[in-house]
Amino acid sequence: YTDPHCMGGRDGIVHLFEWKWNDIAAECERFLGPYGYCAVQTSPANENKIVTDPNRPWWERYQPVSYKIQTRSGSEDEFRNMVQKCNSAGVRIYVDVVINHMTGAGGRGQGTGGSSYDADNLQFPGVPFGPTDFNDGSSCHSGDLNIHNYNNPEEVRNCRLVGLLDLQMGKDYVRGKVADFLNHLIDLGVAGFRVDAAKHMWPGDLVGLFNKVKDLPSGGRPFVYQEVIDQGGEPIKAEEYFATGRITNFKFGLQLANVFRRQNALKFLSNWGTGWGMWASDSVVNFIDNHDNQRGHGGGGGVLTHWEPKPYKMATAFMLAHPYGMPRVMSSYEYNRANNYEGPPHNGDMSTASVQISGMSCTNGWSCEHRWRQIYNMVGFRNMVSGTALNNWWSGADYQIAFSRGNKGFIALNLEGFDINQNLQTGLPAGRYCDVISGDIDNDRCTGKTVEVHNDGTAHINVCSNCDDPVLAIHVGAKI
Ligand code: ARE
Ligand code: CA
Repeated sequence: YTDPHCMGGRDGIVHLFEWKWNDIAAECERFLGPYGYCAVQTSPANENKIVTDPNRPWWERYQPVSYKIQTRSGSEDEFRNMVQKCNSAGVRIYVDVVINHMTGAGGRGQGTGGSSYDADNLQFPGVPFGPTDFNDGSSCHSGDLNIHNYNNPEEVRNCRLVGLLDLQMGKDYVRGKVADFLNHLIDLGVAGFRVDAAKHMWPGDLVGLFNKVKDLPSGGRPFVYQEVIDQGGEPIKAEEYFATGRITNFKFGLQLANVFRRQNALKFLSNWGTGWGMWASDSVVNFIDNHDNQRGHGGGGGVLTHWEPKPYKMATAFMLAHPYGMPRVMSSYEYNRANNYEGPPHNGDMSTASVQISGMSCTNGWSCEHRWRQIYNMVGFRNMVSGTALNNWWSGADYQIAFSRGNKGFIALNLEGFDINQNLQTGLPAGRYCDVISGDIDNDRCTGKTVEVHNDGTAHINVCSNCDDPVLAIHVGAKI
């Protein structure tokens, strides 16, 4: 479950949060394929509750009504077409699967696919699930059936996360229905799953579930990364989930936020990875922020986001340059930060607005961090240095570091109040390189700074201090 099935040396996920399937299909062809992203994490694909108070929040997609592929991101046909186009462009699709629960308790209505539900009586005929498929007072002992105490693993797994009706994943019938859904997604061509709220399911039940899930048509197990928020301090540990894949590493973004806000020295990153109490490299998916913690949900607060572009771009560049783990880039939309429920950019009828592109960037409310040069060029850097070790570590001051990736790439980062201005060993073959942070290669010319590497691998490195992008990155794929 830990193999992401990337094509040819690619290594990096982009979470196209709330994007429509047709927009993702187009993005795979026009951008993600050409710029070397391995995969897209999509929003949940199955039918969800239509929440009207507040009006159509982003979080309604975490309230399943059935496993029909019909949401504001699009229909099953559009989904199938997206997966096909992305696969042809060399980009994999991983789906965010919400399988711990159905909608919140209470209320009835129809979901985005027209299925009815009755959450007062635990009826979800679109699956179908009925009252006996949910955890109740015999398995959950919290009193009101909700989770209050994260120090009690039984409560965390058998009770309701924020009031969401908790499925009995120990039951063979429930596992069968969920497995049918995952198998259907595999038939549609997806290569993996982000398992929502995995912490709220028993690891053994997930083993039982995935035993019913088929191999990919191309061979091998689907890629699985499980959302387990483990920042230390709770009895449930991320490593309990390694039998069914990787876990989402929530320590990563918090630690890097401290560093890139100058609250912990950059030079301490010399043993970044397991040296910082994080899990093995092939057990993690790493990220600077996610759709929850960028807006204060899901253990949020404190992480860097696109709202703070300078440290955010630097932290992302570090994540992408460093060999540890599989990186995921967040791609957000703009919203009123006082109303952190706001759904994606929308039309008058609340249908999701299509992403519009102008030059290299997105407009009409889509932030598209994955299209920022400092980010997409570092995805290219990462692909180019794939398989190399970290070498030539240098730290000139608390907040100045540089390192190479074998003889393929070199990066320097500066958070001091004075420039990096000196000869450093880059590990690279002699030649003239384009700094991919300040520019692109365009018709064999570099639109940014260039660096001359001498025969002995050294180069004069200058990294500005009080500038927008105090980072320099060069690699063998951007030689001129
Ligand atoms: C919404 C409303 C609630 C309402 C509920 C039911 O906001 O007020 O009671 O509906 O009607 C998202 C939103 C929720 C939203 C939910 C359903 O964040 O606000 O509830 O969708 O619409 C824990 C879990 C972790 C989870 C976070 C949010 O462990 O799995 O909480 N993250 C995932 C997704 C979310 C999603 C869900 C799960 C639900 O990424 O987007 O919720 O599908 C400590 C603990 C953490 C805990 C954290 C926050 O840090 O260690 O484990 O995370 O606190 O409580
Ligand atoms: Ca549960």
